[in-house]
Amino acid sequence: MIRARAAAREAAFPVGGMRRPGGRSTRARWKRQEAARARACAPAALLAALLGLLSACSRAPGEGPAGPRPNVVVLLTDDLGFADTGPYGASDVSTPTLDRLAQEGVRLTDFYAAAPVCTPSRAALLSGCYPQRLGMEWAIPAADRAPGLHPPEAALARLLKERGYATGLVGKWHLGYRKEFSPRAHGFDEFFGLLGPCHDYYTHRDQEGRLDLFDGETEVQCEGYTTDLISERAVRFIAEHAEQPFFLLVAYNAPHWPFQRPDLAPDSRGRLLQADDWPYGTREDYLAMVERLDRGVGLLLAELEARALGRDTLVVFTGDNGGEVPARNTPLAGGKASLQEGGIRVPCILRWPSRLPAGQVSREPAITMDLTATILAAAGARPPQGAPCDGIDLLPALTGSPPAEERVFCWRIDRSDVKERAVRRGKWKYLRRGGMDHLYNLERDIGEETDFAHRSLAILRSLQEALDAWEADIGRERPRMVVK
Ligand SMILES: [Ca+2]
Repeated sequence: MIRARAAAREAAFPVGGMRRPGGRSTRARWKRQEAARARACAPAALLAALLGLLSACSRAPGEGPAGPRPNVVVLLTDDLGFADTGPYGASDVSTPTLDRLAQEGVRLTDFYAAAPVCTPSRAALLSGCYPQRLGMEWAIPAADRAPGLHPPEAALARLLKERGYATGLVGKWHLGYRKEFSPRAHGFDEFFGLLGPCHDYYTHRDQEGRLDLFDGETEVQCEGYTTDLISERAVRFIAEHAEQPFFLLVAYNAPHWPFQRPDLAPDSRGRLLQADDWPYGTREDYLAMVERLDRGVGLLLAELEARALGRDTLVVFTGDNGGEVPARNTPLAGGKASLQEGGIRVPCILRWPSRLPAGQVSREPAITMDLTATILAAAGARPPQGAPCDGIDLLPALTGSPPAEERVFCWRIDRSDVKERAVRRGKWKYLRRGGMDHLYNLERDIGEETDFAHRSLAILRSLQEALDAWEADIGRERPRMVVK
């Protein structure tokens, strides 16, 4: 049945798709493209390193390398395919802004979301710890108004706020509807966007038919396409807070379904939204959504530059989980809601001209919680003593000092009908899926095709032990609420 479904996907999207369509030749081509992209960036990287050195030499003694409080803008996309932007090899979409962001920053090839779906991945970003510690292990359904993320001790926005930052969330929340779980309860001064998993991009109503668009805690009705509304509001936030350090989380709900492209005529906007059709759409419409997002990011970067803030602003572009049809995660296997690489490996670009080199590609493995730790470190903020922190500051690794110890990342899906566990350490990945053990060498086999589970038993057992130790560790926490 799975094979039949995959065959249908291949037929619908013959050039790529959720599954690796071209086997070894595709993988080899992807590797060649990666190498070419890295070569193309090398002169820019060298120039940036020299400029960085000169800049460091001209600073006053005792001053931090980028000043004490850089602005931080996190661009979080929703269900974006690994291979659906120019920097990650897409050839059927135009993303000039993201291309430029990669040319001016560091692009990570081995960056992971902490979970394969929205809620837990976002919980990890805002807390800096594995979502299992917080009980947010799966996506909160639109129909369930009860659960939500209790503000963790290390709430990212609140810690930055205490450092004097203006804090704003524009876009999707998906961490609970109730007031005690609201963005404001987590330290965001401002919120504009949707509380649930998704909504109609034109009417802003969710699948239950309820309006899901808020300004602060007030339900609002606005004319406009959601991606544009988010971009415009993000630009406004920057303009209004240009005189003080700010942290802005721009959580685009694009390109999550419903796959409604921008600029649809009023009479055709509801065409895709009959009954259970929300999750279905065409590649063409999906790409139009990605391109609109890229345009919005362009407006935002232009605002930073117009206010001379670009150099001292850390901009992070990433995704909350892998894409699902009609997205493409090539050359990764699987997609959203699975622990195959296509479900958890996501794009990630960091740009911070005064601190990070330009045009570099980093193969350093990293995970969502690292962004939390990186942002806090960049801002000079510290989580409270004893607060769990599962991430590390990436800045040393991205400027030439990789971690001394090999990093270990773990994932878990623990639903009544789906059980998956995975761990990555170095080049190896152990995956327990469908009741079977799998072992992959990701360095040689990014598409998870060649299973070493029965050939490298010592490695398999070692990774199983690491996973068991992780589960014992996260099991020590007692979340106040559990969504699985
Ligand atoms: Ca998502």
